[in-house]
Amino acid sequence: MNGKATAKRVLVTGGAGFIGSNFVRHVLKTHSDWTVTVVDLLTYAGNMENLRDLLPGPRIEFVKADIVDQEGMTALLGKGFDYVFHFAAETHVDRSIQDPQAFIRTDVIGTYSLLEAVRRHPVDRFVHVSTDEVYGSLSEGSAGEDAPLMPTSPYAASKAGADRLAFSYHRTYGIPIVILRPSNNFGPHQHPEKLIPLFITNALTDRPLPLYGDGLNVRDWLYVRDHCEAIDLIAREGETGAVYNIGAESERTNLEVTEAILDHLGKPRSLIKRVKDRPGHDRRYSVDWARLKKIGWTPGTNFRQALRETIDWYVSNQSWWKKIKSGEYAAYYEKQYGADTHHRPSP
Ligand code: NAD
Ligand code: TDX
Repeated sequence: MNGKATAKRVLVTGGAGFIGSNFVRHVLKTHSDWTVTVVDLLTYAGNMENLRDLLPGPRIEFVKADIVDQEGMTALLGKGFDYVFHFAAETHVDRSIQDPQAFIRTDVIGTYSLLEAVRRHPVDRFVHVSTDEVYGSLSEGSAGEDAPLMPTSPYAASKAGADRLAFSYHRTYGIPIVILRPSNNFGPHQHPEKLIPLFITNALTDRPLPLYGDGLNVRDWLYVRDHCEAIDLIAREGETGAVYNIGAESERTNLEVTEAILDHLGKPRSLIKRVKDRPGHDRRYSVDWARLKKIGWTPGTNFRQALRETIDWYVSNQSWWKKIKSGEYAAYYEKQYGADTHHRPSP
């Protein structure tokens, strides 16, 4: 920060989800003159508990709305924002295999509706959060930002569509976009449908850990707090119209991650249960993030330390995930906000 007036009005879509809520916390802590509006539909993945320590607050407001609702988004953007951080999406690959439609609706049409709203009410920056999955599976090497997009799951294909749509709005209408393609995140507040929190919470309750296939698929594990610093930096220093890969140089097989969780918790390897593979399961993701390094970011936390912090968070916040796993939050939100917007987590 350079001492000049830096106050920003910031809109965060999907701010009640995992990365979004960590990012809102990061912004309020790091930028004392920024104000944040969170817009979130509170689907099964959104959780007001993720913002409980921040709301109500003088620099944050929460709006429950659907990003697909173009009129609603246009009215919201009409309030005037400097930056938009677009996290809202359907995010779980297994769910996209069960029901692709929700992914096309939210990830593609939701992004379209926000981009249209921004055309009417310009902002200084539209930070579009894409994913490393758009490159598809790589047997060797790492994908640079210009590598071909070869998404393989309905989730990744929807994200690739949204990613290129955002880019087209930059080229065609001059919307000041930056596109981020981060690798697999982990950390506090991640929904226990995803590998690391699912395995931590199952191990804590002595339930089996369902490892897909041979367990040798590789992901590059990025700690969410390091990711939030990268997003913040790219928003302020990134080149308009550019894509930024975000990786962690922390590639591990799922089996290695599983064993690290069990060892940390002092639980037996016999909890590992080999199960049928995910259809079309991508073997390995890997991104080259030299472009981001050049503007001054490297991850601050190593995998072991970050995994320890994450496990400690799940140990200390058992009511958070037990309510999700039992469907209690879904019932609460249905009562508060109506039944139509909520799915119950699958058992
Ligand atoms: P998440 O599933 O935890 O949260 C998504 C949030 O979006 C939820 O709060 C949900 O209620 C909200 N949402 C869903 N549909 C909506 C709609 N129609 N209108 C308004 N809000 C809606 O997701 P996450 O893991 O925090 O991921 C955030 C973003 O980062 C996504 O765009 C995802 O594709 C991307 N990403 C995630 C990872 C990862 O490992 N988690 C890695 C790379 C990229
Ligand atoms: O029960 C499981 N068993 C298992 O072996 C689950 C849920 C996952 N896995 C495997 C599949 C993957 O190889 O673990 C790996 C990680 O799985 P997920 O946590 O479902 O993540 P992934 O499919 O890699 O996608 C994630 O990273 C990229 C996020 O969910 C996406 O939103 C993000 O874009």
